[in-house]
Amino acid sequence: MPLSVPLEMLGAPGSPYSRKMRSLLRYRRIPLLFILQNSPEAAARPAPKVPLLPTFYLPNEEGEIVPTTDSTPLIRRFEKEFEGRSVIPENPALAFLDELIEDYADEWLTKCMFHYRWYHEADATKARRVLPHWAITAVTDEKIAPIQKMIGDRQINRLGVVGSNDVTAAVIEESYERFLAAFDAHLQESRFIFGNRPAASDFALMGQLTCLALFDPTPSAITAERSPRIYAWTEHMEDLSGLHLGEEDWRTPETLPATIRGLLAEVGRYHSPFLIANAEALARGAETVETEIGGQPWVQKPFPYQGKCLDWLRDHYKQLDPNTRTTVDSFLEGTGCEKLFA
Ligand SMILES: N[C@@H](CCC(=O)N[C@@H](CS)C(=O)NCC(=O)O)C(=O)O
Repeated sequence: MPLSVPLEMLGAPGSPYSRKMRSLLRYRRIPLLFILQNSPEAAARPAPKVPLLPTFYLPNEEGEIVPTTDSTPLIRRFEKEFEGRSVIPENPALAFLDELIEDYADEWLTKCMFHYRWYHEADATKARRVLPHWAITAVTDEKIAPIQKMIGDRQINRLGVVGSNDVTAAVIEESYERFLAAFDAHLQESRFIFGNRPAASDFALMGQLTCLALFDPTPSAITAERSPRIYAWTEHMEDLSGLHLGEEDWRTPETLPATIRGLLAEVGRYHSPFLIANAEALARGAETVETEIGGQPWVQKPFPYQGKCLDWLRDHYKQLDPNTRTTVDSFLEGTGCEKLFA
């Protein structure tokens, strides 16, 4: 069933994946109804099986409206349904690198986001106080107070799910600081990751950065200090509806700045060893993932969804034609990412 516009999306301003999708749809000029979580409009819509933000309400083959989640496949579905202003690079090798960087943003940088927000007292206090107001409006201080406490306690309890604990805290923070340096170097050469137009991975990075760079006090101060460029880029990314596209806006493997390797090296240093150790732990049915990341110990519970992310990346790598694979390999070689596909 073809999709009709406006699309309807349930989200919240504090949800990085909601911000990713909202700014992507604005850039693509696909009309959107943004429905605030917990609002009366939200109550009138069917609830998804697994409640995740954002949730899109989309028709199935029979035309029934189905609550649908997971930004990555949704981006690909919208590519098929709506023409123009594509966010997938034309060159298939770059399209694969885009997918890899999108996965790093969605699945690794989100560890940084969740960690900074709930591990440090100043950040947790701000988030605890503001977060419920993102979704609950026209409410007194008295009514919101227990909800603030409940949400804060629940999220702090979930730190372990993303792998934030006393063993991993330093690795997570180091990875964010290194990401800032690598991405800042790239943005000195290129407006977006793959040239003068944004790709899916730009929106994925922007989504996490709406929290890390703009909201949570500890990483926001680090970002403004280390990379005012990334701070500003995150705000630009919010609304690219007016961006004019020219013929040569996508770079090619030959014209992509060398700084892309620095970014891929961050993926290879942190995300790639995690994905591999996580998949091994899941395969063995182990209780914990225990490995070394960035030369330091890493311990957390296995994360089944991220096991699937690795399967998808490996499937897509296998489907690359031989020439494309050679080009992809030439970018991954020596970054640590090549180990994902060895
Ligand atoms: N892979 C999903 C992740 C979505 C996700 O994890 N959303 C978070 C909020 S940003 C969520 O809804 N978590 C459940 C909760 O907070 O109850 C995507 O790309 O959309």
